[in-house]
Amino acid sequence: MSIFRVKTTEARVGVVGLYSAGKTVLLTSLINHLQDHDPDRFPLGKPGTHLRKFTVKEPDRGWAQFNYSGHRDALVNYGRWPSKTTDRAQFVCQFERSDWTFSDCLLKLYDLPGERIADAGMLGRDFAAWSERMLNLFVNDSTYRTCTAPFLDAIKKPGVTEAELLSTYRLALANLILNFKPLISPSTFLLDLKGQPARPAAPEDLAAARHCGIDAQSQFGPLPADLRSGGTELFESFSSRYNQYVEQVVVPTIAAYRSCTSLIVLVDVTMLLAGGVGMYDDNRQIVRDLFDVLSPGENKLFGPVARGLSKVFLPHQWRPGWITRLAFVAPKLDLVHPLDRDRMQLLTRRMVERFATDRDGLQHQFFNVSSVVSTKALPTEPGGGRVLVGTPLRGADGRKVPSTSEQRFTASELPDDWPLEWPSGRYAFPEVYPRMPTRKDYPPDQVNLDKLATFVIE
Ligand SMILES: Nc1nc2c(ncn2[C@@H]2O[C@H](COP(=O)(O)OP(=O)(O)OP(=O)(O)O)[C@@H](O)[C@H]2O)c(=O)[nH]1
Ligand SMILES: [Mg+2]
Repeated sequence: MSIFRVKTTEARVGVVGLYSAGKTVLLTSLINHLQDHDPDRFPLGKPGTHLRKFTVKEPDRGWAQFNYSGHRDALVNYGRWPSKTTDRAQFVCQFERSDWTFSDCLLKLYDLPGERIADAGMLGRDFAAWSERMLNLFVNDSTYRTCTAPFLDAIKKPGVTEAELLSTYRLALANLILNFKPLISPSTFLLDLKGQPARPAAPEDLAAARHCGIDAQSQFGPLPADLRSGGTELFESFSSRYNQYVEQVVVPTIAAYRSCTSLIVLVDVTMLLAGGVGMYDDNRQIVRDLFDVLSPGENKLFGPVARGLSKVFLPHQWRPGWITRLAFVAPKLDLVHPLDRDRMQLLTRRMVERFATDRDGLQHQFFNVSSVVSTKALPTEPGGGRVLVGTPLRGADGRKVPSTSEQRFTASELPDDWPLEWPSGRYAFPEVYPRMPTRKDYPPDQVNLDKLATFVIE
């Protein structure tokens, strides 16, 4: 630290979003741009800002190290996207920036498997309240009703056994996955604690292969009021397994985000349009749940003035932390044609802005971002399709194909607003192989990641 840099400002930035939303790719690209900073390619903060003395630090106790070099290596040396995240991870680094005269920056970045955010609704709820909430959802929505029908029948059956309840609940979860519904809770059904994700299979096979709980012995599902009353054995055991699950899985993953200073919420508009209205509804519900449990906004005890003072006068590890900046990000901007890119941001705004404006003391902004630009656009003739050039990841049958040469392909035109109803498959935004410069110190081309970083690292 130079003699003028008398303090360290700690920025804790959490990234949340559904599975495959682009969290890990975004963090990998961001770290690469900070570490090998080039002010022309990644303008951060005030114009001309330079970064120096970038050092990687150990993660906090209890956190796994975010595998930055592994993810970057996959991109650069193997032409592959990073593998899916199986556990929460943290990346800590420290650097000086020329626009901060008296302080250097200690940056902590948080990543999690997207599946886990479906459990956010468990925080602050006991088993009875969680049960009520899930059952309300199942009964009041037609897709849920259809997918969960065997379970809804089972809970009405006199003398129903634990085994029957659990197998029908697992079948319900399997049906929801196959109907592109991401609100799968307990999320270990989709991604277990050993990091094994559910593999595509028929619903019955999926239900037989997976478990809903910490492990096969600790499964639970929601129970209706009559099965909960009178402290039945079933209620006691489901309730204690639920509590154990919340303590072991949900609190360490989700509650840790409460102490972030900024939160990046990824809303993958391309995935929601491709997945259908059910996926949109669930993602919106999940963001709402996250807001309820993370309570972003100014802390009631310390107003903005106290927060400002604490930043200057308290040692960084003493400073109270809470989320005061919220960035809504539509990722994978390069998968839509440039003509539609403003619409992408508008769609995000229409979907989630209310959650932020309803809160005091929260600054929020919208960004459409490409973390690793992997396509080029061709000009569109009037009335013509949205043609992009890139290396498609999948063939016409949906299976992954080896990386070949670049080709032209068509992406859907984005609507002006979310339709009232749309089936899965109406919109398509083909995934592509990443385009990464091979030179180790040359970070990928990005769009708006620099603006996002300027907003969240403050
Ligand atoms: N074209 C393009 N595709 C991207 C970009 N970012 C992410 N993707 C695609 O999205 C996929 C998922 O990205 P990840 O960063 O692994 O997603 P995640 O949110 O970490 O997902 P989980 O680990 O499952 O929670 C990648 O494999 C790419 O196919 C981008 O900037 N451009
Ligand atoms: Mg990930």
